Amino acid sequence: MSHGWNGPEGEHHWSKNYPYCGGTFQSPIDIKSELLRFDPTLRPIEIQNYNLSPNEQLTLGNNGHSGECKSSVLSTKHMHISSLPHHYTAAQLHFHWGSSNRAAGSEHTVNSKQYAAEMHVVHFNSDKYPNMSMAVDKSDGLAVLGVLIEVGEFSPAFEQFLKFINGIKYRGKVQVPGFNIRALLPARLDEYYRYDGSLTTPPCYPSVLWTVFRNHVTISRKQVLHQLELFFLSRFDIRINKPLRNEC
Ligand code: SG4
Ligand code: ZN
Repeated sequence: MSHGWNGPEGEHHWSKNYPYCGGTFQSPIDIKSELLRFDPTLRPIEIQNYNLSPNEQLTLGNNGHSGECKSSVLSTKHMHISSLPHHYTAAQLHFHWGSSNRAAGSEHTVNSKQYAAEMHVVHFNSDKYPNMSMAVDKSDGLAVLGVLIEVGEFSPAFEQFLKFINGIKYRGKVQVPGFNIRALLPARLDEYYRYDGSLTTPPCYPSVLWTVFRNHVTISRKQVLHQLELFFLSRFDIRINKPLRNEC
């Protein structure tokens, strides 16, 4: 199976090697409705330039958790979110899927309910930092949009990249033409859970302003099965990487 963080090196052992893991800000969390409170100062999430043109290639890769190069840097003109304390520019998006022996794969849970999968669109604070790697460990460095994914109706939006994943059955990369990333988000961007948290994986920096949309999206059972058949590894990334700067 995959390397590093799973198996004997799994989650419960992260804090040995990564001091931030397991801290007060550790994400993900179980979102408990009785602990929620309404914050009238929060605004709907506003997204800009999420509609990528087909010639903006996305690199779809299966990282199997191994230490690949991190990608970052979209010019600030590009895909970003506003209506937060700063402007945040998208660096990459990735998914957390279940594996064949654990069908549900979402990281956040709502009243202990785990969803089939979860998508994260990772943005860095481009008002203050030039790129992802400068922002990743800063307390105001990142903003991640989280989308809970349930099995239900077929999603044409997800099919835009699912149809390419045969190319990354094991490990490696495939180019996917840009498409409208907005279509991967739920219709309502004004209902969400907000909290201060961390990266969900090592090094677990407490740098993430989390937005988990209240409404989930659906993909069909076949679309999920497609995943499970193809992947024994449970995560892969779409790197939104135009232009890509390797930081190895
Ligand atoms: C996944 O392992 C991604 O592949 C990582 O992306 C990501 O790290 C990590 O999750 C933590 O991000 O939104 N789940 S999360 O908190 O975005 C970063 C890469 O390694 C730093 C590019
Ligand atoms: Zn994630």
